[in-house]
Amino acid sequence: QPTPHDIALMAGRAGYVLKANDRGRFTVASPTLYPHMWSWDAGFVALGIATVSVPRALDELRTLLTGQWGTGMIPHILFHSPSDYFPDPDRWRTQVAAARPAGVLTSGITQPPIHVIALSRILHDARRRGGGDQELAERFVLDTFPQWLAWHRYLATARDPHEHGLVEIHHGWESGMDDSPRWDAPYSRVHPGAMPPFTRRDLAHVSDPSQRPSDAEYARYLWLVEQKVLTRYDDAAYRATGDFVVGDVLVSALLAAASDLLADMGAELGADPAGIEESRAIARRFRTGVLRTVDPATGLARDLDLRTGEHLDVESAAGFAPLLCGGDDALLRRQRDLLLGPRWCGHSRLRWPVVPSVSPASPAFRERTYWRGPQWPVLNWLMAWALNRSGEQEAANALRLAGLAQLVDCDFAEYYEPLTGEQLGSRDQSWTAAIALDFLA
Ligand code: 2M8
Repeated sequence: QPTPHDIALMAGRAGYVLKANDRGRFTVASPTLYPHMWSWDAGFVALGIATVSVPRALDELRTLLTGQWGTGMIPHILFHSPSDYFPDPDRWRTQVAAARPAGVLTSGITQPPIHVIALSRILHDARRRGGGDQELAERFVLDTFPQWLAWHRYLATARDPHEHGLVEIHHGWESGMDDSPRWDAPYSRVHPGAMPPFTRRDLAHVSDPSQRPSDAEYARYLWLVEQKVLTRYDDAAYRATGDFVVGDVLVSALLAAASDLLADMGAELGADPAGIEESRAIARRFRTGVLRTVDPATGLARDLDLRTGEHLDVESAAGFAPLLCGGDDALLRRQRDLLLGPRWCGHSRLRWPVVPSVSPASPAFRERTYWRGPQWPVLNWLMAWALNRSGEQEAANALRLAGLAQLVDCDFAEYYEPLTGEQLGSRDQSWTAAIALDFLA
């Protein structure tokens, strides 16, 4: 358990990391590997900053919204000054898209809709402080309500045109879990065609390449970008021809949870009643969609490959999507026990009982490789948040304490080797520092 001294140091150092990564009105995801604003990183970053400064936290979300497309889509990257990050704006070529925003360079795909969950945490912090912070946060929620609703509506319509209750993703990057074994089967059907040559830049920033996706995986990632450009970022056109179209349970569960919260906040603050009702309907549809995918044998939710109609059976943390969106008491108890049990956080070989990205008991588990097994502090935070929300304070606190113990070295790594506790990927990763601040608040 961290001592009071550890905790004071950690809070100071986490605040320092966020300050160092602050570029004025937005925060880079990490100092060298990711020198731009990433969409779901920004959500976590904002809720961490809110523990120190509510106005600066709101600025983070305000900046993110400047990148919103005419369709309502919030893009996964807002590019800042030129850097050696690849793929860069020249590769994304979003100028072919009619819906791109004016004056901001962005990528052309999405990331998980964590933002309104972050906003509700910020509002909670602001209300605890009261006064000007509370006023500012409440005004922000009301003013931006239509923009968050437009973002959720985009996911619920353009990305679920047949109303299955699952958000369709067009790239593994849209899941936030780039190389997760969740996507191995759909990626096996992605066959890169003719495209401009490219040089990876990410490998220069990690100590060994096995921590990152392989070259063969990168070729597929870039090919899907090419397919998005060829279809001018038109979702229907991509759906008709693109290689990768998958219903993502984690994105869907986050959309349901975020839509519930948007409706709750909107109702408290007097937002447009039609918008509140629309938000509740989105929450219901996607909660039902997620629960429908649960495999009765394993108790885990499963993504759906919309090209083949097959469920994807992989023991990844995304299987706990129902914990995030709620909806069935018996299932939630079963998921809580599974998550804390020997196939997951209670696995005997884990250094810390923190949520791993893939079950260490799964044949797909790779302890050093990115989203194929390492522990990602933000994922642990999400599960703790979900448990707390469903009344499981004890379980939530167990994840919180283990998560803090893992971060006691104050490196705020991007991800951790689950068996040894070694820091992997980038250091001074903004979202890792941010969730430490929230856990400490
Ligand atoms: C990672 O993804 C980017 C592409 O978006 C990359 O590997 O270059 C993922 O971990 C993603 O979830 C995260 O948002 C991003 C920035 O931290 O890095």
